[in-house]
Amino acid sequence: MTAGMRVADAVGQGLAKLGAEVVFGVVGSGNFHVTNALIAGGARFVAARHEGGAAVMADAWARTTGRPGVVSVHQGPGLTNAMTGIAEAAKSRTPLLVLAAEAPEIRSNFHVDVAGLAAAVDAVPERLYSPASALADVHRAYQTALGRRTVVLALPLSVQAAVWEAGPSRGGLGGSSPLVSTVQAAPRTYPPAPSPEAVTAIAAVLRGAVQPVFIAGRGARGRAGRACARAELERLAEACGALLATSAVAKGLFRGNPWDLDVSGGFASPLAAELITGADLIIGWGCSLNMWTMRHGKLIGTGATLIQVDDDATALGAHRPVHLGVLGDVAETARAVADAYQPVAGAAGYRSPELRERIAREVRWRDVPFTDDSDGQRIDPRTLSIALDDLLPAERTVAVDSGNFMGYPSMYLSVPDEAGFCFTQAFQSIGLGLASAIGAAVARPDRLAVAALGDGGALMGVSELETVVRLGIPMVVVVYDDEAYGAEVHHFGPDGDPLDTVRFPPADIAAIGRGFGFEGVTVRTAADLATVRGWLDGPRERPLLIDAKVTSGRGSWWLEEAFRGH
Ligand SMILES: Cc1ncc(C[n+]2csc(CCOP(=O)(O)OP(=O)(O)O)c2C)c(N)n1
Ligand SMILES: [Mg+2]
Repeated sequence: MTAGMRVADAVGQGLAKLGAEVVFGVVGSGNFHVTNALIAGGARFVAARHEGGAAVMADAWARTTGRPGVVSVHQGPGLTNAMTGIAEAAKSRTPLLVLAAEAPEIRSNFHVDVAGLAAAVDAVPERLYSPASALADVHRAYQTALGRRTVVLALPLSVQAAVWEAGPSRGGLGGSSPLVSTVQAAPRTYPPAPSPEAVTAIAAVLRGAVQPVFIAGRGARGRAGRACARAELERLAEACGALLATSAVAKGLFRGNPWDLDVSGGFASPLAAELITGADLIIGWGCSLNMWTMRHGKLIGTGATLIQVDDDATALGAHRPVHLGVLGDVAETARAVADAYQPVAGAAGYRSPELRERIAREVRWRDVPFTDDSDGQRIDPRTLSIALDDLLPAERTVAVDSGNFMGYPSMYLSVPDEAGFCFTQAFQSIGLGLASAIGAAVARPDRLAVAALGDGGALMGVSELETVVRLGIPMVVVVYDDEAYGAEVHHFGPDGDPLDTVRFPPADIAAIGRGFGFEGVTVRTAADLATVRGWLDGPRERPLLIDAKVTSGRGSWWLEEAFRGH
């Protein structure tokens, strides 16, 4: 950074120095210079076709890497277009920095209340105040994002255009204002260690438990500077004989462990639900035990004890009363409890050789018998999903959109680990799945990205098909196409309500995909999936779009659960 440069340039380069690696965005005049400065500073820029897509891509990238995502948007409509993605990220506590150009002049046609928009979706409003404070402002915003917040940093056009007020360089940003050094001198924060009393209490309750179940959530996943808590949780579970499960956002975390029940909640298989309901102790590890994960409480057996461990005090007991709430980093707490735990001689907890065999045989959804509804014209979504699970390489990232169909890929497609599942569902918006898959694919180019969408969500987010092609991502997009907003059809249909508003004529989504440069295939039978094998065996030069015409006779069993949450 040199004296006399524009603030926009100093901000972009300063952010790149702070660690912004990949920036997603749509460039207009208001974020042109700052984005180019980020690139000049060494960041990679990924152009989305819609700001909603850009925000979701950055969110998914952040979830997959565990590092803060960055989005760059134009003033006014650039930000309003991005709002759904920002709301999803904020609700998910994704570390995300939104660079939002701002026209502060009230009479500007681009004027919106940037801070108000941010606050409205529980993102943190931040601001570039002046040329002198610019780098301190950027640093503060980035630090806040690192603390698992979604931050909207307003970049007023006038401040961006001003000459950066640099003094003698000191500190990592090359910055100069007194604020910069003040901020940089601030102590780093460390995850809270559990209190010794809490560790003793958990160990004592575990010792008295006969059938304990651990449910790991978002807080057990890895993130910047902190590894995933899998090893610590497995060690403790082994010592006390606990079974293992996750919330949906942590799916895959215990993949391969013989005591893994996979996801707890609406997506739980019958055996998983039976075993969780049979627990006399449930410990949520970085998991809020909310209505989704606990099926509105139905997965909690009568008399079961609930413990929640979280590094955020406000999360404890937020969704349901717990007998013991422990403030502490998940891995640290599990390690400390394992060290303190005194095994009960001869007790195996919830684990027995018979149960281990039963889990191996029955816990996966694909091993649960069902009547195949495929009729030659339309394929049963379960049959489709199982066939895809067999066909697609194990090293995959599955991203799922919202809708009636969403359980099929979530339940029938296995993932290699928790980073292999991208579930941007905190806001329950449709239309985010494709952009989620793109962000995750940019984060993990070594894995095959699989975007699982409904026809409604696919057409809502359709513009990003061009992004997939342009970036050369060898993605598989599978559309569970029932020619309807199936969620509404199945929810209201049984009441005899008119359904014309939620049904659509057939759309040739494979042809739409081809128009964007995909290889497009329409699937009506399992045999039609031969093309998928052909694509997988080939050079995968173009991404693949599968328009699967699915049967829609029955609503999904997790859907009613979801509607109960409204
Ligand atoms: C942005 C947004 N608009 C509307 C809704 C309400 N909604 C929930 S599911 C759904 C239907 C989605 O249709 P599709 O993607 O085809 O999936 P399906 O339910 O048919 O499986 C709609 C419209 C929503 N969740 N988000
Ligand atoms: Mg549909």
